[in-house]
Amino acid sequence: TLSANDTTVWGRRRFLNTAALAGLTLGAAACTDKESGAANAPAAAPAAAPDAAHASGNSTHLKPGELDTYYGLWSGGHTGDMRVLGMPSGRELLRIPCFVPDALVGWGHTNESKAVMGTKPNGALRYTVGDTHHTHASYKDGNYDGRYAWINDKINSRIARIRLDYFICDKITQLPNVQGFHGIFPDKRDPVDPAINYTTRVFCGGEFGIPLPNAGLEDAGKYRSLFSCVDAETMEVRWQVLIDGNCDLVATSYDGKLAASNQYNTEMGAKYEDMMSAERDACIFFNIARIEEAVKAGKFKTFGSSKVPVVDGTHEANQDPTAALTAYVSVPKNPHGVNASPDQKYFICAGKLSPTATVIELSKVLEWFDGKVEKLDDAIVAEVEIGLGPLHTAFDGRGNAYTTLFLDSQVVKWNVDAAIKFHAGDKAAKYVVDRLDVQYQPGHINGSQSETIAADGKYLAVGCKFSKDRFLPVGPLHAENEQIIDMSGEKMVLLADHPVRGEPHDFIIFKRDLVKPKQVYNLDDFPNAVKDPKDSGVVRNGKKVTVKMTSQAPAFSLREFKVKAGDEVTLILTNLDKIEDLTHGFAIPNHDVNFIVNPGETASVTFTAGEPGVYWCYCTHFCHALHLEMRTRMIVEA
Ligand code: CUK
Ligand code: CUA
Ligand code: CA
Repeated sequence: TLSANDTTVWGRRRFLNTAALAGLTLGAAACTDKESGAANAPAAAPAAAPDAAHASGNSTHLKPGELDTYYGLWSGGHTGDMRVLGMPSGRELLRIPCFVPDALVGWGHTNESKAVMGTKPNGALRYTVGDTHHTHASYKDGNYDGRYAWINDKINSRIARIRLDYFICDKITQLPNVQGFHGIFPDKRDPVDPAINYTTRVFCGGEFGIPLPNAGLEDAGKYRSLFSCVDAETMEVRWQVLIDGNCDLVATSYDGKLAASNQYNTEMGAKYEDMMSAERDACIFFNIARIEEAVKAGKFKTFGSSKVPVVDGTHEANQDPTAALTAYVSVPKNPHGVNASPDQKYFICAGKLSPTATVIELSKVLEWFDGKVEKLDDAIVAEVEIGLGPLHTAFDGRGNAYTTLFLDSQVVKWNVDAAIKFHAGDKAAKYVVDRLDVQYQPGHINGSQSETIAADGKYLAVGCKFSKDRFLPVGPLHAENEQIIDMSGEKMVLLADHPVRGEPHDFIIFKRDLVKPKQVYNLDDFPNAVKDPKDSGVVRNGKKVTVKMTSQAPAFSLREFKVKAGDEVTLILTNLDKIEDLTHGFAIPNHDVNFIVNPGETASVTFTAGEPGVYWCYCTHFCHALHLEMRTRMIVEA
């Protein structure tokens, strides 16, 4: 049932909620003949008041000058960026632009960032909108290694890589043959070579089926989805798998052998009522080593202009377990999140339209691939009721799972071993440990180090999709509510609310010493660097003009430079200041130019010189007592 909190909300929100619940009842009804979770449904605990001084001592409050102990990497949603938060404070430290232009750093304006984002033949950006959902980082030995993070853009099926030394996006790849690229997860080691104990692949789930090739085919019955593998280093698409149904979220096993994606549309329906017509959907498992053998053996085809090999992972082509590339484990109605437990044993599928969590034992899936298990669904070791609208699951490293219940507006803490016992027939096994009301309608959840073997069970963050009454009203668009919870005790304790700009979805939280950020660039990192102020100047080649300049507080190396109206001007600026935090900006009035150069960094912009006149180019980033005086003139001659 809905929590009491939901009865007081405004009409439209209540309507949304009721509509969602109406959709859910089908799924809930379908499950009533399964194990009754009644014994496992303690009444909701009263919402805990924020209490910085409760028993465990875990607190989100930091004194001025104190540093956070964790980094959080948050998906930025519509703004197409990755946000860096300090945890447990929840303070936002940085936004790393990826898919959408950003006025602070000049992302999408500098030539360097345009090259990463991708341009049309006329030089304009290919896309200026994004929709990021999932963010994950590279692994070594089952923990984060601080090399890379990745984030997806669902709209244009792009994956961006972030370098975690400089916290910048350095590559973006668009997946072929795919629409609605949603789930994403790096592998944790190689399935075959034990020396490769770190991430070399990133898996990407295609959510929306499309005709293949996508060339005007109307027949919705022929729409297909693909599962893609991207090389972590080159960022090229290595291979894809043609599947039945679709992919939602993605998980990978710690041994590198398996990746999986939940499927809510095994019906391959084009309308929502079709997508929820089956009682059970699936979690599709991919046998990585076999898929790569098949690619090597040339057992693939390609679609359209793409050269990416596509192997056949459909039911029909994978009847023999000992040769199968894929395995479809059944899970109830339209599951959403799939998460790997830190003990490396299980994938947990959240039921969404079913009030259940399904626990799949990975060793049994591997045994099925070896022909040692007759029924694949025997890999399901628990399927238990946990509450309404389960979406995503986090872990504490002590055997407990924490699943968001979208419709109940709760987080439910449940014990995985007890759930397995209950499922096996021990009806006295009490698997629900605690429930906590959250505000409101939670989506993603994650704990500190939760998706590693070093899950430490200290802090839990929950991305609530509706904030309703939790913040001052600011017109029709409400902030989302990211809540921070102390998960160190038996009972969860709500510590803090944080407003965030929509629609942030997924995030990870990890110990601060796992990354080694650099604050100053090496001049040699940039092939076009202007390393000496004496190299500054204007070089003309017909209508093309190159302006080379350096910045050193409080001056640019050129006090003025001359170009002609209509010239194609490329301005290269190197920041020769090498002191941490000494960033300069460069803006040109009426030319749509503004970008920054961090210490040691070089950036360039190309623009057309406008009407004749004087244009004061100025530093936009406060750098010095003479920051306002830090200017140069672009003189445009007729
Ligand atoms: S999806 Cu957002 S609440 Cu795109 Cu990860 Cu589940
Ligand atoms: Cu340079 Cu402000
Ligand atoms: Ca379905």
